[in-house]
Amino acid sequence: GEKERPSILDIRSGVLDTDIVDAIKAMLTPDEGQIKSLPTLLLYDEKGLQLFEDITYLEDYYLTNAEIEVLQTHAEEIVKSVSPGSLVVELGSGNLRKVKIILDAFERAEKPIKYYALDLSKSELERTLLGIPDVYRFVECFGLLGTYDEGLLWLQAPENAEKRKCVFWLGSSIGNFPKEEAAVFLRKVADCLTDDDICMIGIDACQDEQKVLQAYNDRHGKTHDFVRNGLDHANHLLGKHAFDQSIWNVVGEYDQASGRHQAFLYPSADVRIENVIIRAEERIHIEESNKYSASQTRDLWQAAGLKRTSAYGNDLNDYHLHVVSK
Ligand code: AVJ
Repeated sequence: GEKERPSILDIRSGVLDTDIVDAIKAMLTPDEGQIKSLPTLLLYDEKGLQLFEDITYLEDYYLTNAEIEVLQTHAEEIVKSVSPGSLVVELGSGNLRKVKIILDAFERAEKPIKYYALDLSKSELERTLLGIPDVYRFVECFGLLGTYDEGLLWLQAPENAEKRKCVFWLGSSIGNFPKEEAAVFLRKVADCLTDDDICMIGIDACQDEQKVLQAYNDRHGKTHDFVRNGLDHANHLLGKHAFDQSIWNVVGEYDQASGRHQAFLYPSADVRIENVIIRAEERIHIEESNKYSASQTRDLWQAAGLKRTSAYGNDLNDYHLHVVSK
């Protein structure tokens, strides 16, 4: 029969569109010596989430397949480390394709859990949650509409704080934070956990420059479309046609030493946006995707005040799911 409408909790506390507009203006007028940038969040409107989903099916975008391999190979062990009755919260759930491997494993293990998918688009949450089997007997699924920070606040609410928790953060999304900020954010995640709770984090460890460049500058141009969509989103928020797509271009750059890919937008002619002059060819930063070597990963746990209990890798050993706790 008809599927039940997925239940989605709106936990937004008011990150207003005007806040993002202020951020756009501030980031286009940086302090001396810093380059102009745009908020990475601009990439994740509804259209952006869909474009990103397309990217995850590209051969060039190796991260998703690597993570799926890890989850499939180790699903049984992964769910063993989660206590029955846990709240399983996924930060940035996207299309649920990957976490479904884990949910199926909970079901096979007959381990009851409540799964909460946290993401930014209500309609995408509805759509993706409808794709979860309704025959689960042990796994209950819910949506959480909000940002990462709002998700962490929700975890700290008294009724959730007392429950066993497992936080999933997949897709190497941690890579989108500058390395120092990643540790700061993880500290905030750790603050939501008790000693018995765990966090599972997918991290790309690829050190192959060509492979990384190909993933973020794919031959189909999908990733560049995804980045350019940030401008449509900005136009929508600014309420005008500030960025004219026909003169904007994307360039990706990888720095092997730091393990960081960065995506920039640049105009092919001088433009004025919100009273800011942007010169032809001037690069505007919009996204970074950090890769972590083994030692950088150890530094991360150290800086975040976390301990790694185990890690599961793919065959190539360049992508890992880390299990960490306090
Ligand atoms: C959001 C971390 C999953 O940085 O690899 C994909 C976003 N950007 N292609 C990444 C992204 C360009 C992606 N994650």
